[in-house]
Amino acid sequence: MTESTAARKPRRSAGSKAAGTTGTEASGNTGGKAAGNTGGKAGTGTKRTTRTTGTRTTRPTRTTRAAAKKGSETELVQLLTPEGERVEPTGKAAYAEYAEYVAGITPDELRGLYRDMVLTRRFDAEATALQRQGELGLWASLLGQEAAQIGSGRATREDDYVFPTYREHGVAWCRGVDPTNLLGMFRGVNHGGWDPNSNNFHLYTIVIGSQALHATGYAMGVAKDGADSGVIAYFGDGASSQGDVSEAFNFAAVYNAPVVFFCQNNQWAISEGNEKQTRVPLYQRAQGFGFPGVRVDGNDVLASLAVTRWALDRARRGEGPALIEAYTYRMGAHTTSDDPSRYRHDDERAAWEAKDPILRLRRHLESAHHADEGFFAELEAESETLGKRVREVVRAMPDPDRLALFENVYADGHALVDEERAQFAAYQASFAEAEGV
Ligand SMILES: Cc1ncc(C[n+]2csc(CCOP(=O)(O)OP(=O)(O)O)c2C)c(N)n1
Ligand SMILES: [Mg+2]
Repeated sequence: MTESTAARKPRRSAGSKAAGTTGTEASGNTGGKAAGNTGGKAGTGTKRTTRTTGTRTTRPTRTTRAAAKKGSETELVQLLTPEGERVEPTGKAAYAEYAEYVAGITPDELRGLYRDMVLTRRFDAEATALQRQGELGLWASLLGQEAAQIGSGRATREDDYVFPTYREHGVAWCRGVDPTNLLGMFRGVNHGGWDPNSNNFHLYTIVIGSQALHATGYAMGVAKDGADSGVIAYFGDGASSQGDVSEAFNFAAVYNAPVVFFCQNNQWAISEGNEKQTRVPLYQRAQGFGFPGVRVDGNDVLASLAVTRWALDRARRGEGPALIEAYTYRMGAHTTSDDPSRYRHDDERAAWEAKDPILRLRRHLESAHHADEGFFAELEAESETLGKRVREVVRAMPDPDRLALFENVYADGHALVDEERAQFAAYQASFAEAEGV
């Protein structure tokens, strides 16, 4: 993995970009397209569980049940089954359009996607362990969401701009951000940890849904510049309930902004399930705003790559925004401060384990004889090396100067902040005095 230090500005270009030529060069492992497969279907709609809040039941009405049922018949774009089989064309024109973007993918590129997912999962496991050892204050695991993130991340071009939430470690990897840089904020030693313009990867955003607006504004600017870069905003199913996200959808639609809204529907917003977020499948929201929405199997890296390439490509051509709902599952806790056993059943997780994104690509690589034991052993060794490096770098991160807390609040300083800094400095000094130092 490489990390570029050069700023990646939006690229001006007269014509549209040819399909399938996207993908960052970080490990140069994706790209290319040819005619080919179409997606299969799956019956995964919004949950319709009846839940009670206080004395008031939130039972869906007949109409909302009908809408949800319609959603449950929704086709999921899937190009690789959980058993690792490539999905053959079924005559669905729209699916063929997505599948085109990965039909020519080479064994080398498939191994690259696998490597990305394995190393990202290993990094994530290491971070979770570091939090348990007291080295990080908090960690938000991406476990289970590797395919959605690596597929979409590898669909982005170097000059595209990415606006993540706080869980997009796999996308950061694809953008060439050194994973150890993701950990400073979670250790509490800095406010971000990387220069967003070095990799066109914005800082992690904790204020739920706000980055959808930032991305839309940025995309409107890209269009005004006459550039053909794409912008992608990541957010979760819970964020879809935020006003910011609806506002972003509308601005993006009416200004025809080149932005892709990538919603990872991991079924949970901390302890709130999908049925508290929406009465229709999330991807259908796009229709009301006037742009296309697609539900993709978020545990299928190929489908995630294909659909994101498709969406970015049409954005580059000036066809405006698209919503991708990556249907996936948060296998772990919301963060290390959360205990999911308090609100969800183990059998739900077990059902999703069978659809594991890494396992399905491994099955495919093995059955198609695209990878041998040597490849998997080498990757295991590379994972170990990455884990060790992450541990060493995190433990060596210096504590910041406590007064640095007051920096960067205002661009040009502020009298009140100066006063607070002085008070805090005096408070700190009082400890030394008390100890007679
Ligand atoms: C505006 C705002 N409201 C509430 C929160 C607290 N909060 C942090 S994460 C979260 C749930 C987000 O769920 P989702 O969008 O599905 O993303 P996920 O964590 O599942 O990836 C909430 C409510 C916040 N950070 N910002
Ligand atoms: Mg969620």
